[in-house]
Amino acid sequence: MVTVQDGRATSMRGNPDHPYTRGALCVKVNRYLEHSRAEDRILYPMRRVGPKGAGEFERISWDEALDEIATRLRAIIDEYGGEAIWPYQGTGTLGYIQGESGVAGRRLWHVLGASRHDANICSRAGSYGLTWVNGTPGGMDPENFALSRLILLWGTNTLTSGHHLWKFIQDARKAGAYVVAIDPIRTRTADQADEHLPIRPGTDGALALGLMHVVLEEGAEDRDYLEHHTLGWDEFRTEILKYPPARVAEITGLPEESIRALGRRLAHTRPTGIRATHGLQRHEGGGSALRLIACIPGVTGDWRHPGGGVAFSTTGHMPLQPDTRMDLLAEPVRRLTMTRLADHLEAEDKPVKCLWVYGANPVASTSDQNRIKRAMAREDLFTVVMEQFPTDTVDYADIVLPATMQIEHMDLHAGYGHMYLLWNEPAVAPPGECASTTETFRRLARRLGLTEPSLYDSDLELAEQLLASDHPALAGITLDRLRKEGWVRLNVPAPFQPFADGFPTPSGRLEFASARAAAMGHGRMPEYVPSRTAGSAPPAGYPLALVTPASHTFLNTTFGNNPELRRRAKGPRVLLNAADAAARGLADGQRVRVHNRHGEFAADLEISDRVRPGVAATTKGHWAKLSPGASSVNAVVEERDADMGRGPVYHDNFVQVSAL
Ligand SMILES: Nc1nc2c(c(=O)[nH]1)N[C@H]1C(S)=C(S)[C@@H](COP(=O)(O)OP(=O)(O)OC[C@H]3O[C@@H](n4cnc5c(=O)[nH]c(N)nc54)[C@H](O)[C@@H]3O)O[C@H]1N2
Ligand SMILES: Nc1nc2c(c(=O)[nH]1)N[C@H]1C(S)=C(S)[C@@H](COP(=O)(O)OP(=O)(O)OC[C@H]3O[C@@H](n4cnc5c(=O)[nH]c(N)nc54)[C@H](O)[C@@H]3O)O[C@H]1N2
Ligand SMILES: [Mo]
Repeated sequence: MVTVQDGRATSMRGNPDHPYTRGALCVKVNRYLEHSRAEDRILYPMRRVGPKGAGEFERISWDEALDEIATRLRAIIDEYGGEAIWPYQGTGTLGYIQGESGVAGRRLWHVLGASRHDANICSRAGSYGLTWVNGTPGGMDPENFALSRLILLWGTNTLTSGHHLWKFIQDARKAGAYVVAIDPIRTRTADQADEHLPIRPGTDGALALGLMHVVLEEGAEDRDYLEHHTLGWDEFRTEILKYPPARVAEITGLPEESIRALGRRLAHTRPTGIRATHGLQRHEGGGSALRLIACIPGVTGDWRHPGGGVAFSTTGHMPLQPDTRMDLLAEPVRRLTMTRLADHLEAEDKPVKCLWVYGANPVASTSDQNRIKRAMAREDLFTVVMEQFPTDTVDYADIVLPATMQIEHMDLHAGYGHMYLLWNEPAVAPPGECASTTETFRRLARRLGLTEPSLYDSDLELAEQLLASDHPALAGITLDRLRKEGWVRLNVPAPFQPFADGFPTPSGRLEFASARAAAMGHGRMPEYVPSRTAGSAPPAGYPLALVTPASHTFLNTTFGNNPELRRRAKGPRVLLNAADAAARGLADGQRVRVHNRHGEFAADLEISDRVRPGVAATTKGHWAKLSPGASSVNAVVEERDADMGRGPVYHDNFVQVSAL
C-alpha cells in the first residue's frame, strides 16, 4: 500500500489484512520506495558510445532509440530470419502482465518469428521431479503448515527467502510441532529449528530413501493409501530397501542415529509437512531429489491430512494461463535455454544476432560469467536491455530502454508461495521517460508497422484476458473485484487439499512408477542421483563443494546496488569450516580468491561452524562490477545441466579457496 502526496509516493507498507503476509515486508522491499528514487535509476533511453562492457552511454530520445532498433531488427530478420532474435526474459518482478510469468512481449516475438525463450533458471528440475509423481509441481497450501505436527524445512531458508511462511510454522509449534532444517549450512532458519541436519550437498535423494526405509522398519507405511492411491509401490519398495540408514549415513555424512530418529518421527507423526524448495534442486541430481521427496507422503499417507504433504511451489495451482498466442507464430521456431546463455551466444550455426534482455541481469545471475561477458562483447551482436538500473548486463547493451518499477505500472500477480491473486495498481506516474514492458512493446510494434491488432491491447485488456477462464478456482474472481479488493484467494476450499480427489497424473494416482518420466528419458522409477560434488571425484586442485543460495539483503541481483543493503551485506563473503581454513593457512576476515577453471571471485573469509568440512558457502546477489576484481559468484558456476529440464547447477560446483 503506497501513500501518495502531490503525485509523489511518500510511504509504503504491507497490508495487515492480507492473510499470508499480514503486512510484513522483507528487509529489501522495505527500501523499495527509496530504491525507486535512487540516483542511479535509468530514466532515459541511451545508446552505447564506448566499447561493449564499459558502460559508456549517451542519452537519446525514444524516437531515436525505436528507429535504431527497428532498422537493426529488420536487417537481422532479412539476413538471418527471426530466429536470430533471442528475447531473454528474466524473473524481474514476476508479474503476469509486465513480468516473466506473462504476456508482455510474447505476441510481438511470435509475430517476428523470434526464437522462443526457455525460462528454466529457477525451479525447472524440481518442478519436473515433482510432476512425475504428483502430476503437477503444485503441492500443499503453505498456510496448512500451521496444522502440521512435524515440519521438515528441506533445502529451503525460510527466514531469508520466504519469511511469510514462518508465522504458520510458529502457529504449528505452539500446538507442539517439531521443526527440522535439512541444509548443509546452519542458516538463520536452521538456528531457529528444533533440529538441524547438516547434510552433504546433493545427497538428499538418499536421505529421502533412508527415511522411508525407517518408516518401513517401523511398519508405519499407510497400506490402505498405498493400495488405493499410488502406482508402482512394490517396485519402489524394493528401491527403498536398498537404502538402510547405515548406507545413507555414509552417503549424506549425517549420523546414522539422526537418520533413524527422524525416520521414526516421520513414521509416527501425522500430519508431516515437508517444505522443500529450490536449494536442493540446483544440483545435477536435483530433479531426482525432489522426485524422491515427493514420494514420502505416498508412503506415509500424509496427503490425507491437511498439514501433510510436500510444498514446493503453488504456481501449479494458479489458473491464469499466460496467453502464449502460439497462433501468431507463422512456423515453428527453436527454443533457446536460459541456463545456456554463453553456449548459445557462442554458437556459429544459426547465430544469435539480437539479444533482447528484460527483467534479467544475466551477466551477474547466470552461470559462467566470464564466457557470458566474452560472448556479449561480440561486435556483431545487437543487444537491447530494458532496465531500471545500470546493471552488469546494461554495460553490454547497444541500446538501453528505461523501465518502470512496481509502483509505476499495472500488473496482475499470482504467488508461487501462496494461494492468492494480487492486483498492482500504479500509484505514481513513471519518472523521467520510463515505460512499462507492455508499453515499450506497443511502441516497438507501432514503429515496426505491425498490424496484428492484439499487439496493441491495453494492460486492462490483457488482465481481462488472463482472467477469462472457466477454471473453477477463478469462479467469482473478476477484474473489478481484484481492483477493488487488491487481493483475492483462489476459489478453493480452506484448508486446501490439492489431491483429495486424486492426482492429475495419467493414472489419477500418486505415481512412484511414471511412464511419462520414462518417455522423457528419465527412469520409470525414482532413484537417487548424486550431485556432481557428491558423486564424483573433485578435479585436481578444486576439492571444495560451493553452495551459493539467496542472500538476506538482495533479491537475486535486484537491490544489489542499494547502498544501505550493500553495507549490510558487508561485501561478498565465503564461509569455510575451521579445519578447511587451517589446512589452507587462512585467517578469519582475510580477503580470499574462490576459484576454479572457469573463473574466480574475491570474498572475505568467514571461518564458521555453520558449514561442514568440505563445503564452502557464499550467496548470490552481488553485482560483479561493484565487487572486488569486478567478478562475482557466477564466475565459478559452470554451464551444465541438472538431471531434469536443463535446470542450473548453482549449488553444485567444485572450487578452491586461496589467499589473494
Ligand atoms: N532474501 C531473498 N529472498 C529470495 C531470493 C533472494 O535472492 N533473496 N530469491 C527468490 C527466488 S528467485 C527464489 S527461487 C527463492 C530461492 O530460495 P530457496 O528456495 O530457499 O533456495 P536457495 O536460497 O537457493 O537455497 C535454500 C537453502 O538450500 C540449501 N542447499 C543448497 N544445496 C543443498 C542441498 O544439496 N541439500 C539441501 N538439503 N540443502 C541445500 C542452501 O544452503 C540454502 O540454505 O528465494 C526467493 N526469495
Ligand atoms: N549463484 C547463483 N546464481 C543464481 C541463483 C543462485 O541460487 N545462485 N539463483 C537463480 C535464480 S533462483 C533466479 S530466479 C535467477 C534470477 O536472475 P534474473 O532473472 O536475472 O533476476 P535478477 O538478477 O534479479 O535481475 C532482474 C533484473 O530485472 C530488473 N527488473 C525488475 N523488474 C523489472 C521490470 O518490471 N521491467 C524491467 N525491464 N526490468 C525489471 C531488475 O532491475 C534487475 O536488474 O538468478 C539465478 N542465479
Ligand atoms: Mo528463482
